[in-house]
Amino acid sequence: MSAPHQPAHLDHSRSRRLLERAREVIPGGVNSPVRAFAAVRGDPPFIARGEGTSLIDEDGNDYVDLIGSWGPLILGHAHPVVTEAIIEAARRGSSFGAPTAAEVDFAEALVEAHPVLEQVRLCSSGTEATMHAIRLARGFTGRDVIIKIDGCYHGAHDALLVAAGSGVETFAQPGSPGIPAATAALTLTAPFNDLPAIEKHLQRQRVAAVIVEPVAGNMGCIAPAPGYLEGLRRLTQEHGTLLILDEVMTGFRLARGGAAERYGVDADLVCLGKIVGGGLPLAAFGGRREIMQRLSPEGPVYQAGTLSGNPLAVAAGRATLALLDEALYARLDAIGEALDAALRPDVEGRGLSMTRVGSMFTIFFRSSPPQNLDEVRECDLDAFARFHRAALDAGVYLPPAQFEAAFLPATLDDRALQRVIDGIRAALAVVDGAGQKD
Ligand code: KE4
Repeated sequence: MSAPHQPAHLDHSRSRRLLERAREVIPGGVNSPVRAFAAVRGDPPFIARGEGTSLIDEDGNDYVDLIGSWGPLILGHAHPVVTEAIIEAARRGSSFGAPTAAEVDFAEALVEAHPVLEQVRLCSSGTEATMHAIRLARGFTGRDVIIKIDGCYHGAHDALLVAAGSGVETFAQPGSPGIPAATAALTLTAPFNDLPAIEKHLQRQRVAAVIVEPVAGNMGCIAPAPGYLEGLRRLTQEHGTLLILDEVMTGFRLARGGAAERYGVDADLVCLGKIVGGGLPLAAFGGRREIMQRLSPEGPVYQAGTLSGNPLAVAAGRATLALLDEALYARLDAIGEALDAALRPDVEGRGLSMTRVGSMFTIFFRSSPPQNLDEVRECDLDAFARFHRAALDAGVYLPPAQFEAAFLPATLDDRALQRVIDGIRAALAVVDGAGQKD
């Protein structure tokens, strides 16, 4: 094997100066913790602009972007059709706080696309979507207890910031200070892919809802075991418990109808976000009409938002969804398969493992693909950090934590895909020998 390719360290001097300024006025210098690159012990590049599948930072370094703003940018950065739609909408005003025809068109498109949706309510973030879905489930069932899955992340609100994944797991802070014990006591947890653990909870108390990422993306990408999602549907129905699919990440990523379509699974409520906003702040929750009718102003369960259904975000979402056709998903899957075929032999040959569902993937620094959070925790996080930095130096912008999934954009051309393959191979060579821990 040739000497490992040692990517040159890139110049990050402008980003470093910006980070020093940022830290004076913003905690950690970032507006969302995972952006701090703490888990990979590096300083984050400050991004100047995005162009298609590239990010260019303040020092002029360019990267192939496999984060895509943590999922939304399935079409890449500054897609001309999406950008034009936003500009057109902005010329008519940025916010009215009143119903608009565009929201009706958009809601109809969401209901038509996702098999769980009969009615939908728009909001501004995935956190809001899951927070409101939980309140609605509690209001509809009259029950207080909920079940979430260890390692699944549903946003930064009290009810679900318990044994969460993503940044909470990355920072090894199960839950968070500031969440009252009384609140956390109403949230039960169970390992992913463990139906007996769910059944035991359901047999012991009346549960309002089980919420799950149908394909986990916040402890790295982990697929549901065969029968897992169907088992959740069966068990929740048997116990009068609602099943909530958190498709903020998987919605319109894995198929137009999300994981529900890809796995043919039914649920009572679904949460959407990221892609549906086309890069602008927009999310949604919805499901069976009889449940959604409990929402204010029709029913007693209150939910609201000044910028819910914002015209600019709706314009970006509509323009994006209009481009998500069969051909795009076929291209997305083909890109995933090409990446898989090129990298899996290298990854497994070095005693590591790789998971992929469509255009979501993770390289795990352990020898076998994890099935749940405890197994992800066995990864060699130090080696992952060195791998991440080497990939960045090679021009591949991967999520800065083992507990995250990478996202392939549908607009990734062959040249950029080859750059990703070469960059990841070079980074793997730098950390050769890792992953032997388990
Ligand atoms: P937001 O509130 O960040 O829009 O969505 C919360 C959320 C809900 N559900 C799922 C399945 C999610 O993945 C997320 C947010 N994902 C993280 C990335 N793992 C967002 C990145 C960040 O926190 O900055």
